[in-house]
Amino acid sequence: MKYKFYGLPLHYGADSIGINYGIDELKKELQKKKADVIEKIEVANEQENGHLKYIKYLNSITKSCTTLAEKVNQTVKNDQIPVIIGGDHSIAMGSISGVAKEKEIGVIWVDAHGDMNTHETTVTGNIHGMPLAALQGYGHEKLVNIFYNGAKIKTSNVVIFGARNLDYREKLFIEQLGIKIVYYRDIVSNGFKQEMRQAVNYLLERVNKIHLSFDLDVIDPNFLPGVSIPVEGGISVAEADYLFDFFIQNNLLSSVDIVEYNPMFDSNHVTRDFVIHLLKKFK
Ligand SMILES: [Mn+2]
Repeated sequence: MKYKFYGLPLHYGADSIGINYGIDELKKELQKKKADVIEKIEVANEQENGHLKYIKYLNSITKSCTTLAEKVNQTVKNDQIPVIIGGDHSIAMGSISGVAKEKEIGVIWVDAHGDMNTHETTVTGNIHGMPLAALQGYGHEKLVNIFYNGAKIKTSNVVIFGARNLDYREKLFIEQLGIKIVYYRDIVSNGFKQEMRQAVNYLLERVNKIHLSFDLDVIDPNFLPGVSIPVEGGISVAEADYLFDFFIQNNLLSSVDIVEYNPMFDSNHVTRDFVIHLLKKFK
């Protein structure tokens, strides 16, 4: 098998119920089709410091991501491509750390949000708004030092793609660091394919392989409602489909996350079935 699938039903990073049922929901449906390929990783439930309102569930998230990083790292050493299904987006601190220990990678962060907050800028205290900052070495030291100490990815190797809902201070931080960002409005103005190819070319000038971190909320919730934080607007299902096909067919991937599937907000299983449709592309 070229690909190895992990499921980590972590919901602490979003601090919202529902995401924790996502992996079981996917596995149940895949089992019906005798196609269950997902290895489920149990979420850690650690003792937490309830006073840390600006960085909630820090210990459980750190522990869960470390377990994931160890598994992903072994997968990369076995020359397989890890595909990780969430869980909320904080799982990317585990998946990317596991890959980055072995090779320099680019990251395309496909998301309605920036996930570039730290415990010092966050409004909600939810860690799923912080993983992209932590992976570059910014934020709480426990998050920055998941799996091994320090930054996992270079800022110049990152593209945020499809953003349409950034916090004010988060936006300033992105600009200050000079992260390449393609806003949803750029996609509307210039076309999806052109913006995507430009983002890919930018990364391929710097690295050979790319980690695709795909937050389902980048897609318009009118098409795909089963996400934890729906934001108005967004790319179409067909565009997301094209993006996955492009990365797979051009052999660009080091690794993949698919995150924030929330069956409690789904409508007629459309989001579940789309995730399964995406998973089938990896063979
Ligand atoms: Mn996200």
